[in-house]
Amino acid sequence: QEQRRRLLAVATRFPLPSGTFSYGTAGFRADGATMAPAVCRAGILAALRSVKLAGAAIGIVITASHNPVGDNGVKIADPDGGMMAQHWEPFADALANAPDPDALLQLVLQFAKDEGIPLGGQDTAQVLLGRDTRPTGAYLLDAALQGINAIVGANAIDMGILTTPQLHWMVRSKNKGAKASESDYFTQLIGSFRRMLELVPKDKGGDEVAKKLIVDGANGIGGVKLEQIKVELSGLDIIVRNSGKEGEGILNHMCGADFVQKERVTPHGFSPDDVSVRCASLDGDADRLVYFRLSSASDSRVDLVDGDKILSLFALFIREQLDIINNSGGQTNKSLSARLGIVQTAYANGASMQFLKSLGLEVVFTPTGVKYLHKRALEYDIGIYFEANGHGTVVFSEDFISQLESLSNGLSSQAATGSAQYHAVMRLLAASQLINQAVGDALSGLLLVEAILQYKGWSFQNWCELYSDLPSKQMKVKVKDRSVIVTTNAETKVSQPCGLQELIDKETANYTHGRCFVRPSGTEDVVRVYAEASTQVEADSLTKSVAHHVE
Ligand code: NG1
Ligand code: ZN
Repeated sequence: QEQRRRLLAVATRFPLPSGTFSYGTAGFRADGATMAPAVCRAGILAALRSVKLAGAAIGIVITASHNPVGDNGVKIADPDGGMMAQHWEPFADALANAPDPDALLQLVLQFAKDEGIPLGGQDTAQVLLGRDTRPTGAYLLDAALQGINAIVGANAIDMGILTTPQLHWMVRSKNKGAKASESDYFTQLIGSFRRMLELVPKDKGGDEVAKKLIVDGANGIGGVKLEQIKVELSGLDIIVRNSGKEGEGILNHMCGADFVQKERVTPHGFSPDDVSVRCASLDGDADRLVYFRLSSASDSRVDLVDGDKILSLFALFIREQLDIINNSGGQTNKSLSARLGIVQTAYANGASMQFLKSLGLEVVFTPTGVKYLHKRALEYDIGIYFEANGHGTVVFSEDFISQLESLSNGLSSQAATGSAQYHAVMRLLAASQLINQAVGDALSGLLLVEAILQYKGWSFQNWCELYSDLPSKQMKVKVKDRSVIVTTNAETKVSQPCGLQELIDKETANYTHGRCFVRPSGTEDVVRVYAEASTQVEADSLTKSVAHHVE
């Protein structure tokens, strides 16, 4: 009775606006001012999910990532810190679009019955909440709290203004029974970064690797957090631009990882004086990271290091440590059996795939969206995944980590802590602590990049030259109904409407090294067209001609 009363009351407080919500690649997103009903219902859903999972902590993040400051959104994190299990998405959609309080109540009761979710108990659910710096954030956080509190026995814990990956990390840590506060997060990042630097060979690092790094914070939360910890990152001299401070600019406007990756020009706040300095760019909620360098002092074009090249750096480093451990013929003849897998999407530059395969690595593809990549990466002992736009991370299996731990114990009991093998084991252990295994995290990714560059004694230029990107182009096409386009084969082929794929094939055949695909966006009301070819002019023209067929 109490449960029914609360659900009816909250649904009455948040009547549905016009339009439908769909739980896309990144949860619900829309104009922030219209989001409260959907966010409230996401609160109900998160609480139900926690009850279903015997009270395990669930996360809610209120953010619209790289999208304009007026937008906002909500997404739910599962107990492992990853995205909410996909089989609950249809319920999320139904709940968000339930037309009136009665319909909402019936939907919840029916779903609870079908899923065997016991309603009405005490202390049955806990939900951690975080939000980014958007002006609608506080208002939407309140809507989420009201949704959570509409489920009897649910406890909501507001973790404050955070990067998206911080909240995912907290959920994961909490459910592992580990410390899960923001200061615990920073302690882990700073500590493991320091250990990585201590393990840099003496002949590397030093002067060749410039310590100076300029970071574009997208005027979002990532810059704020980086300012907070940068003094503790000895070995790095970090300057934050677009830090989100009063007067520095608007969130994601002419800055941030999405802008730099798509436009290939310097973000707002950079000048010709920055030429040749290593720069990084985060997105508005700091789950994406790209690197860049001003190409010349005379214009604003940049040399870009995107997610694919970050992935390649991580893959090289990890492979190297595995090789040292297994081939050093050193103190122990114990070797590690580790399946290393690389996961990319169709947006990965073709040159990166070629490069990774030339290293003999296993490369697989999934549809766009972190939830697909992450899940696939978990199938390996070490899974590395990245989207070209800079979202990605590395995941290690528990079995592999315990193999490393026992190897390190064995080596130290043989007084072999000076061996190359021991150092490689310790580097992998430190990397597994440094990288956020819940989700892509620009801050932890940035520190791992910096540690690896020092380890290799590499400049930005060395990194850039791993391979040269094929010229590529992305375009958005506005259409009446983007859902008429259906894709298959990790989104590389169109299966509907009939005949479109033939047209794309025909256009593509006109170009050397041509590759092109189209797919409906999961976060915006557009169809995206992507093409690669051997010159920029050709890539542009292939994109344009295919976009024409989509319109
Ligand atoms: P959509 O809108 O489905 O293309 C975009 C990005 C994804 C992912 C999500 C979530 C591209 C081409 N797509 O998805 O990679 O990051 O947003 O933020 O960059
Ligand atoms: Zn983001």
